[in-house]
Amino acid sequence: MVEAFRVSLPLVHAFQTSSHRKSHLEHILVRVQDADGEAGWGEIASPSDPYYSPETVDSCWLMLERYLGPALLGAVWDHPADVGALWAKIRGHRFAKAGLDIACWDMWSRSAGMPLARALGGERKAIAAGVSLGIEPTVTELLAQADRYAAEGYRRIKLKIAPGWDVEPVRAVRRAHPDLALHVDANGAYTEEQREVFAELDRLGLTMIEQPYPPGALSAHAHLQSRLETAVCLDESVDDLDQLDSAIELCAGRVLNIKVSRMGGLTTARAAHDRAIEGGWRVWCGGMHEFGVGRAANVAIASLPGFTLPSDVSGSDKYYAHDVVEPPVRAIFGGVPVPTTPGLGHEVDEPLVRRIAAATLRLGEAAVIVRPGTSRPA
Ligand code: OSB
Ligand code: MG
Repeated sequence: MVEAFRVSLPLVHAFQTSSHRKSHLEHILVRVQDADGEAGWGEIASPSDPYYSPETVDSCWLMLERYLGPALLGAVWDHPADVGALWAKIRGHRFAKAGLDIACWDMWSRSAGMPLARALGGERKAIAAGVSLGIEPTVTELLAQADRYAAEGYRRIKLKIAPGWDVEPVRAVRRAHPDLALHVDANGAYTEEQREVFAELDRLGLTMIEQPYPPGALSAHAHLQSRLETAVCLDESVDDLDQLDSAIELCAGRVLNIKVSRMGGLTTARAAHDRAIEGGWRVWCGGMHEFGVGRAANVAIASLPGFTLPSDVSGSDKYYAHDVVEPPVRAIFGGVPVPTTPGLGHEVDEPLVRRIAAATLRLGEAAVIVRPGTSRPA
């Protein structure tokens, strides 16, 4: 059985994206259940708009209902690493695939009585937590955010930058926190004509400059890396292992942000970790503002030995007052403990999820599809 729930949670601090200010995020929670009644949960953390990824909540929902859910139903597999083969012919749609992949890994590791982190080969007892700070209305407000998270013990702070919000706010945070591990993320917002900005940022002692140019611009990233001391980190440029191979080959950076969502699930994320390290790159675990389910999957993958730079995995409370899992993910003095109980190590509040879901999809046994605006079954 495959079930999915569209769930929206209020954000404790609204943030600015390229299109608008967001006060809620809607993600899809996925539940799979095998013939013995063992269940597992996953999360599709796609953005609601198509600016970060071509996938949106709506497109993921459609893919789940029409292709990915049906491909998984009734399929026979021994290990979650084999699940990807079920949809190998379906191109793209990695966020949607990641939700099902996580659910299958959770279900499998629960039935094996093993923590997900260990099932993946993770070794750490705690992962290093960092925060990602968005574009604020003023530098003063950004400084207040930076002070707050530095005081909470987070191991590094990443600042989102965009043309018009770059050298000045970054310099201000650097002045206030001379020894803090700091990096910037441009989400591909710059062109090569604007490279002077990176020459200035290069003097601020940053750990890395994340995704300065658009996703396809691998040679531009390589050219920039050759002129900078600071490491270039790729995020949006690397959706699969072939793109990673090309990036390594071209020297398009020295660091990879591995996101379980962007890479289509834990199996590919783990392979990207292995291959990046082999190619001499450093890696860290990025995030997509996940609710507790996806956040717990991030903690599990970040426990692998090659994740040596601090992650974007903060406590749930940075974004949500009330998470969908119990206990919520917590950062303690900049570390998130890796659970030692089976599966994700956090229990989904299933009654809550069923109650607040704006739409529910159920495939298998009796397939019932309830769309937004229609009444839900009791
Ligand atoms: O570029 O890393 C990014 C969120 C949405 C889209 C892109 C990115 C992000 C983040 C979120 O930085 C970090 C987090 O989950 O805390
Ligand atoms: Mg990024």
